[in-house]
Amino acid sequence: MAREKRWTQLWLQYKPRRDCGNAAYFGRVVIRGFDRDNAVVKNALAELQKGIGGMLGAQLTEEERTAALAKGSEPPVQMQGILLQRSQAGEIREEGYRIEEANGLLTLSAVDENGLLYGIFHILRVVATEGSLTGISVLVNPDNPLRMYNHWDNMDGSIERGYSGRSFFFEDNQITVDERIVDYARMAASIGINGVVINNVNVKNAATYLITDRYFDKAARLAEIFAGYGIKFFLSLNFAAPIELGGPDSADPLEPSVIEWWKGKMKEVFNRIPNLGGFLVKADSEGRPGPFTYGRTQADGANMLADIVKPYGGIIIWRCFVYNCTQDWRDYKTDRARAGYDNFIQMDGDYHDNVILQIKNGPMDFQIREPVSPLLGGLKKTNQMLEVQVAQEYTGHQIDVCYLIPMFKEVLDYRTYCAPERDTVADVISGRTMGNKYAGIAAVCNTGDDENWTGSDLAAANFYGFGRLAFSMSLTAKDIAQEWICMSFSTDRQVVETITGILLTSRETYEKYTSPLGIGWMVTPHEHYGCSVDGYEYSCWGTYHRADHLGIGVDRSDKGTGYAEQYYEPNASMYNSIDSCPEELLLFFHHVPYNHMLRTGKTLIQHIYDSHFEGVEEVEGMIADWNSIEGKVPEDTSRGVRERFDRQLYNAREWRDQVNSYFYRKSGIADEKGRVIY
Ligand code: GCW
Repeated sequence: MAREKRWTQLWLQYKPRRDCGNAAYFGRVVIRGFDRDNAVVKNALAELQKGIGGMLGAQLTEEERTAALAKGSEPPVQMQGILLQRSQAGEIREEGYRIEEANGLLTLSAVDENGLLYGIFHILRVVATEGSLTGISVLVNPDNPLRMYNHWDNMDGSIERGYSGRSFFFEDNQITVDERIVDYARMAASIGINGVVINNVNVKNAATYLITDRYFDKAARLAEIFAGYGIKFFLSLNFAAPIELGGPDSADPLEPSVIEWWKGKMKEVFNRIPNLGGFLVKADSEGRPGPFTYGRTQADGANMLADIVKPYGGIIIWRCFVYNCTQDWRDYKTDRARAGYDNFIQMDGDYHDNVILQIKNGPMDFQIREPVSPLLGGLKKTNQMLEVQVAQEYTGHQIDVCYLIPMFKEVLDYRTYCAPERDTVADVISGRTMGNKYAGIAAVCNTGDDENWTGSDLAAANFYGFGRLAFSMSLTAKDIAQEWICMSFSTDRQVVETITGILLTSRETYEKYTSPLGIGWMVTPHEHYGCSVDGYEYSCWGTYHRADHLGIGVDRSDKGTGYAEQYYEPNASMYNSIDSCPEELLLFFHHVPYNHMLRTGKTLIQHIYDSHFEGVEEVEGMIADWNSIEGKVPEDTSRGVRERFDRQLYNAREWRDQVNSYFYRKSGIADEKGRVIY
């Protein structure tokens, strides 16, 4: 059944661009060492033609082609055009590429088909941003072996924490395979994504059956489309599948009948879905089943599955989001922030080599600001991946603009002190620290079947940005934003500068009206949009701000929950003291009096008032900036973004008034500037 909704091409619109001398390279193409009939090569060439056709009106004509590996003995290619050649591994690594131009010949070299594909998207980015290919000389190797999107899509077509419409993978408990999936694969490949998990980590009901004959054919078709764009196909797995699929009445990972069941099942699954990369598992978390149910460890669970999928080249990505979600608010010792580390650090080194632990960037849950999880780098002998959230669950639901790439950069650049060198989170998760090959980064995706894919047009910057950052972690948030704006809207200087300015300040603006200083969770419970200062304060989720009439914040020092001690020195001591703790996280680590003097020369309570008034003013400023480029971006974009800005302004004002009134009433301390507080 054809989809009712249409969809846009986002940054792959390939609208006409100034030539900048680039059209000359796209008359003739020579292909050496690549099989013209390989799906990825075919798609790469089709993309090149689509791009240069749309942007430059150019038409490729194919000259000679040799499938033999370029041995360097071939006669030099003397022509004006583009040479696509396979080369020996060396400086160019797996999925990497080199692009050089000399004497009118543009040469793209790669050791595998993915590198060729990513190189062609690089060339198209240069054309789309109206750069020049003349004299180009770049060598780009992916920083991360695994660069993944996790989709929390449910089989009924809903999306958990989805704010962009319904799933384009599922509808009425069926898998959808059509042109939109192909466009999704193109978009993912264009930003270097090489792994996609299509279903929610909360695997329930029909999703448990994704590993059964009920879905194999369609799943294999999806996997094949992804394979044509260099993307491995993954599924989220229900740890209790044996029980729910009529196997043994147990999911105990050490129970022989359970192991036998999984062996039979995995043999069947990998046979029917050839491009299956493996499974993502959320176990013993928020009510999901897992090894703890049987008194087994997380490693017991992960290793049992890993050993079984290993013969098929499969991997098990095991999430570390395990905590006690039934806490009593009067319990000051249990600390949800401690849970991930406490539950996983002791098994460091016990996980088999095709297990990767997937760890959220912070110890809590994707708040607008958290400290970096001490588990990242805390584990020294275990494969680990970083999990971030591009879906704006706590950061504005893709109504409020919140460009998250600057936050991801902070996390990646964070020094863990886990080793004398190469100790940043980027080093650890890319495999540079331990030299492990199973490593990488995943994001919970923000897409859905909305025409613009991401709810707000500006949220596509996060969809785009995560992939580009996962491939090249040295890119700046500004580089990525400007690339995305040129490819999605226009290279007009005012447009680029205005939207870049909005994006780069948006995280701090959102933080100003929804935080302060490392406090999250003052959100409407379960929805997680809009303000409710005490919404979670007395619930079981361990997400407290502990505000009283004297102060606010959670004591996580060695005199409190001791969470600060989970870090290596000097981070542990830095966080442990109120004097050295970075102020942007002060209230995450300490309970601080309202009259505490911050390094800014303001008291804490005055900072709360000021930041919330500033947050609203900054949203007003964004709206004025956006209005200044009206007419320079497509009308529907202009209208859609403006409509969401109006909702964001309402939201920001609500947050300002609710938070300021709450703390004025709690503390009894007036705003020095005598502004309206209720
Ligand atoms: O952020 C929380 C969300 C849940 C999510 C869970 C997780 C998929 O509120 O919706 O469940 O984390 O990360 O597993």
